Amino acid sequence: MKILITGGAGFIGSHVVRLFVNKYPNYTIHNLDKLTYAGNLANLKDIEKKPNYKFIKGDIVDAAFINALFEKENYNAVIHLAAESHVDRSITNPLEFVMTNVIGTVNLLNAAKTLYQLSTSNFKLFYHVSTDEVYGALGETGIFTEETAYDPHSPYSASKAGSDHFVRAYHDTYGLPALISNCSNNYGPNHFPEKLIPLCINNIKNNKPLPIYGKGENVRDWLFVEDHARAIDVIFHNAKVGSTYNIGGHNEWTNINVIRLLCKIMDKKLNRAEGTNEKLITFVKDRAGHDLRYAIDSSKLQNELGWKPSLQFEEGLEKTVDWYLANEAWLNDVTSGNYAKYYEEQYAKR
Ligand code: NAD
Ligand code: TDX
Repeated sequence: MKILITGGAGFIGSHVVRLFVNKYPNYTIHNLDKLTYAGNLANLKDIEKKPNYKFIKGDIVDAAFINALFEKENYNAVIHLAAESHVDRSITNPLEFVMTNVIGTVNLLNAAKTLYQLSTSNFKLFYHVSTDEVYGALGETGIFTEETAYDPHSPYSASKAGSDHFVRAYHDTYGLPALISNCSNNYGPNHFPEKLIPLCINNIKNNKPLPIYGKGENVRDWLFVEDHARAIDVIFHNAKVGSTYNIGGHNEWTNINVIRLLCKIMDKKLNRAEGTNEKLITFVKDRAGHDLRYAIDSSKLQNELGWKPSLQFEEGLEKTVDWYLANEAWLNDVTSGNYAKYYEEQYAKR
């Protein structure tokens, strides 16, 4: 089995690549990544020399490059994670999200379709990794199921919804074997420190303000990133082609309560008096179009395929804090110019 994983140098992608490379030594794993600001080869240092792993630098928006790659490598499957992923950036620059998330996905679908239609190919699956944000926002009650109608609000979620629709269209129109999973908010090691949890870990460490949008009452449903990677593994190997699965941990928290818990954990870890870090909380202007609440029903995945989350949030958050405190160099690099330099050196060697 030769699998192309896109976006494997990013947060979730790096955990998926690591899991597949280590768990399936007989598979060949190619990691295709453009290495935007969010892609970091340092996330994969522990597996980069494994014989069943190869990194390919490339842009999914470049159709000629993608077509040539598929023709040359004759992949058996794709797990597609490459995307622009930050909602705030999508509000500033929506077009970049259309380019990568919609056009990039359609380029991959076209290349996969061409391969699938060749008599010499053994193309089995296009697995598209998506988000719960495509379902829109919930009020105080309710939960997203696989049947919930799409109702995206941000340019990010609109672009992900568009990509999901194209994946289904290629399955229905051309018979491309494809499936989709929609996951809730992830947290854990290697999360880029522009997102709420790693941003606040970094700011607490440096005694900087913790910017909470609005009143901090928005609710997110948090899942530890390794549990998402395990779910992708289970779905990839067991789900029916054409199906959709929601992934989530039934773990809803208001943003303010997440940050209070984080402050408490980090008071202890940094030997600060209880209550010290909470004083850093600063309420700031709300995000435009800020979705109030996400909550995902993953019972289909749990009942049909036997997956369940492995960690309680408190435990996962403590593990995450420990990782960031132990990996100061990673954090310093991605918040400084060293990071760009590291890449130049890596490419020069390849
Ligand atoms: P990320 O921003 O950390 O990583 C994205 C990766 O894609 C980076 O390595 C980047 O270099 C690469 N990339 C971006 N544009 C590219 C392009 N044009 N060509 C090739 N590579 C490109 O994102 P993430 O948080 O790891 O999310 C991964 C996927 O999971 C995304 O599709 C996202 O929509 C989805 N998702 C994320 C979450 C979450 O909480 N982070 C939850 C559900 C679903
Ligand atoms: O500084 C901040 N202050 C704040 O209050 C930031 C960056 C965020 N927030 C709020 C906005 C959200 O309600 O915290 C919540 C989480 O924000 P993000 O970490 O930006 O994540 P979110 O917008 O929920 O989207 C994430 O989950 C779904 C990922 O970035 C997406 O890629 C994924 O699809």
